[in-house]
Amino acid sequence: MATKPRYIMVGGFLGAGKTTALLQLAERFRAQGRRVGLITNDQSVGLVDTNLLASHDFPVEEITGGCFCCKFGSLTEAAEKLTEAEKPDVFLAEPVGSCTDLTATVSYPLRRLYGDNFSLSPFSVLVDPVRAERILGLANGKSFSPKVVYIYKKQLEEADIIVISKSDLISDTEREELRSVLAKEFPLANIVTASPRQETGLDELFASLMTDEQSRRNPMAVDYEIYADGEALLGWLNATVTLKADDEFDANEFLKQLTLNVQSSLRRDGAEIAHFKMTVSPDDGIAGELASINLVRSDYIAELGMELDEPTTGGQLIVNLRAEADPASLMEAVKDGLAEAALKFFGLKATIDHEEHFSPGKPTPTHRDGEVVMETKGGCQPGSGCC
Ligand SMILES: Nc1nc2c(ncn2[C@@H]2O[C@H](COP(=O)(O)OP(=O)(O)OP(=O)(O)O)[C@@H](O)[C@H]2O)c(=O)[nH]1
Ligand SMILES: [Mg+2]
Repeated sequence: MATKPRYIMVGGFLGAGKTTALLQLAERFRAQGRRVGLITNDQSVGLVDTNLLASHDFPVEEITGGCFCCKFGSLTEAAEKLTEAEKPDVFLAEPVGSCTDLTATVSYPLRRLYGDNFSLSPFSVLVDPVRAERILGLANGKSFSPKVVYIYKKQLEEADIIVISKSDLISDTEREELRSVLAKEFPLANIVTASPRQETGLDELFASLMTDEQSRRNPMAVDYEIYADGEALLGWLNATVTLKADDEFDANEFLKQLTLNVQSSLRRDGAEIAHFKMTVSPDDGIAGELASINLVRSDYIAELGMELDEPTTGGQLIVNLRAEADPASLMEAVKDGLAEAALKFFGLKATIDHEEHFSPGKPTPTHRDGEVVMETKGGCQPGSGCC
């Protein structure tokens, strides 16, 4: 009998490193001769992640307009589309970084309704160690409001595996301290460390995702009012922008300048950036050529990921900005930042073709399974409505 395709969902807060890790995993599967299908997810259209993954020549389906939990039908349709086109052996899915309760609303319903079609891997949740240290009180620095932190911690509570990602950013001592606090606060999770960008520490995760089955435990209790309030505190902005210049310009430098402009304006407003990411696809480039940039905290340094080797005269800019801020202020910061950056690149015109800025609405999952398998910490609480 043919083995069922694996369904691997990698969660974690905004900017934790999910796409980077998924790309690494996808490359490993490809090297083993397995077919991979990727599924991205966002509250709106125009996704940097889809662009990045597709640029590495992987088939990608995107689900926009809400989390997997609220778009469960779209998730299964995306899997069907990928199956028709590519027959993947492995589905790699990245949920929106502000979503939680994904085991009860996505994994368990998938297993109940489509258990004959997929085998589900343990649910791994990535943490950016610097962000985690601040949220867990191990380091000073700006964090988020309590209701956003509620979502952050709920994401960890439901993890089968917590991956301390970007482990290159902290010392061994800090790593051990973080590991021990995570183990104490989230005792049901297996904790591993990895640095996906440096392609280290992924063996254990890779092996577990390929061989282990997702554990069956009671869904955690989630207060959907606090969850919704937490999401509503976040501002979201997705925009697609046409860049056109009379002369060639350096798109890598343009991205750096634009990020700096937006970052300084949001810092002035006291907004905490969760993830600000952008790509430029040049008009004159070959397929898959991109420049990309990421900024994962207001007080951090933006990092170019992919770079263009040659200057260009134009292209498409995709902007995805998520911060704890009023969405209108994000739009203002991006508009002003674009105008200011364009001035520094002689003859450059930036035209916004499409933009949406908003706060995510209250999550209303299509399904919520309350499997009572055994009593565990974080199990279904009376009155939580999950059972
Ligand atoms: N230093 C370091 N940076 C990393 C590592 N993995 C990812 N990053 C960086 O973290 C930033 C965010 O990475 P993404 O993979 O886009 O994060 P994400 O969780 O997919 O973000 P969202 O989809 O917006 O929630 C990028 O600048 C990555 O290069 C790592 O192992 N080490
Ligand atoms: Mg991502």
